[in-house]
Amino acid sequence: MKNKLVKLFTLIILLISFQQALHAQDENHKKMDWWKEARFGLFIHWGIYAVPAGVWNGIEVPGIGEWIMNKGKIPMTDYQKLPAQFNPIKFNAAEWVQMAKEAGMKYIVITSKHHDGFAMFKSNASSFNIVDATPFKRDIIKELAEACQKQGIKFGLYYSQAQDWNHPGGAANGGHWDSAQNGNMDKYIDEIAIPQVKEILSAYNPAIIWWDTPTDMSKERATKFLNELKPYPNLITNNRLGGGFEGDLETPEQYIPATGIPGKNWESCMTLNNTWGYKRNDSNWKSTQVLIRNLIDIASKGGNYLLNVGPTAEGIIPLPSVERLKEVGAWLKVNGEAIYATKASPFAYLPWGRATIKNNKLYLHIFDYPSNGKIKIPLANDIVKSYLLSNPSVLITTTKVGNYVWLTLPLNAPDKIASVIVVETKGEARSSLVSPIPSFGKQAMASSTQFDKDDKWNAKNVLDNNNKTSWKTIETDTTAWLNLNLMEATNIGAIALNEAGGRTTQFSIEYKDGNTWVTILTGEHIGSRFFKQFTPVKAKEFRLNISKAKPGGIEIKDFQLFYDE
Ligand code: FHN
Repeated sequence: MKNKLVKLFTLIILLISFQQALHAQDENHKKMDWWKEARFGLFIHWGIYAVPAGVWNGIEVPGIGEWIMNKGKIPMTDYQKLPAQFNPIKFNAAEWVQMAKEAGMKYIVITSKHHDGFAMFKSNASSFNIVDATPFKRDIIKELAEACQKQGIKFGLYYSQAQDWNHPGGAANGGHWDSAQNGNMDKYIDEIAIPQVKEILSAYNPAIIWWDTPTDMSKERATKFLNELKPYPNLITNNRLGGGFEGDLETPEQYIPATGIPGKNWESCMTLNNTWGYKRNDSNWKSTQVLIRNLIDIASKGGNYLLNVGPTAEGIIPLPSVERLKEVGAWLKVNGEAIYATKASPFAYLPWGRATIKNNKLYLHIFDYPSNGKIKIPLANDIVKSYLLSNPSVLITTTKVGNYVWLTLPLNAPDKIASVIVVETKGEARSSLVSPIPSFGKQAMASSTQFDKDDKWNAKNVLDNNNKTSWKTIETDTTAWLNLNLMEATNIGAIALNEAGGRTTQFSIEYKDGNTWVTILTGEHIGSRFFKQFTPVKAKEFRLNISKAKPGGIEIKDFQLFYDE
């Protein structure tokens, strides 16, 4: 009897914990709802580094603008003269927020304190802040928070929790360069970072806290920050706090993961030129086409796009940024339905563009408009109707042939950057192809593998669709190969590669025909998002053949092969 009671009691406890876990999961899903629907946000890197704007004592400091103090090894006392020159009288919170809204952005994340330690809000924890140390004396975070609230757009705050180059004890990537920076990091966390995080949470009620560069963050240090978040259950945080905490979202920086990050919320943050913080000599602006296609690419893989602007010391968002954002907004005004609240494409890749889905609608975003007006999709569902999103009265004819549906489009592209076709399907769109990525989970063999006691660099890591794991060669290798065995002859039409460290300087992609390796394509640099489509090849074995590389250990994160679609 006693035994039965114990069993019953244990069962009840288990049921309660299970219910609680489900509830927590449910709550977490709910808190992410608005974020997942948003798809597009504005990142703002603004601080006193906008005063030198990349140039110190008349000399251009290499690197990104907000890192000028670190890259230029500027002493604290010199850097601390900048606030006196920071008087952004042209700043207008309402105009910035309106600009973001007109660009089609649904949230804003601004640097409340970057690594230089300067707070863009009134802080009682340090007088190194915009209200106490500048002639401007206005709390721009407060003004932006209010403008966002007024105009109905979500507001988030970036906070550099570990790196702080102007408060003793704050961490610095590459080490301190001024003895005044030395100090105790725990003291810095307790006396500066934690009080400031408390301040921004209570004063501005942000929807997001965006941590960055967890230099020297231990589990214990990170826990102190997590404790401060507890009273804010709806707060969204990213994965950069450190101490092994995952946060709510992954944050690929300056790239779009080849196949998204399935099962995770993720956000690609990217610059509009080469810098986050304003640099007067950086005019390498991305075109509107690149920006719109990045947004589509990211949405088609289930992620968000956090696109950055770096305002000047006068409080102006550079005109080339404003112009481009306006054009993105104009495209979204017509085509936003195919971006907001959509889900990832059911297809591994489409040679002419991308796809998104929402309920029973499949949106096809055509980048390379076919000259004969025909495209095909490996769609399993029956079709209700198909039309142009920009003009639903233009109906598209669809014809099913085997695994594919052929669409006959108007001969001229309705939009030079991306024409969107709606395909209404019976049920949510599904691919007619069996496995979306034929290489996923198959076999990989490599010429060499760097030793690690936990087998961290195993070649199979390139096939797990996780860019946190890699294959790495031994350090002395300047040539290497990586073979993929698909187990059966498969029609392959495209490849994606992601290399870390950029050591490869010459490579080819090959397939095995009998005993001979035949070259499909050659290249010099792989980079983090190499993607190439080629004339389809039917083979069982494919390889990446690196014929020249810098020593130090070649590191490949992903190697994916895609069906001929
Ligand atoms: O060091 C920062 C950099 O300045 C910038 O803020 C970016 C934005 O994601 N984050 C860090 C580098 O990863």
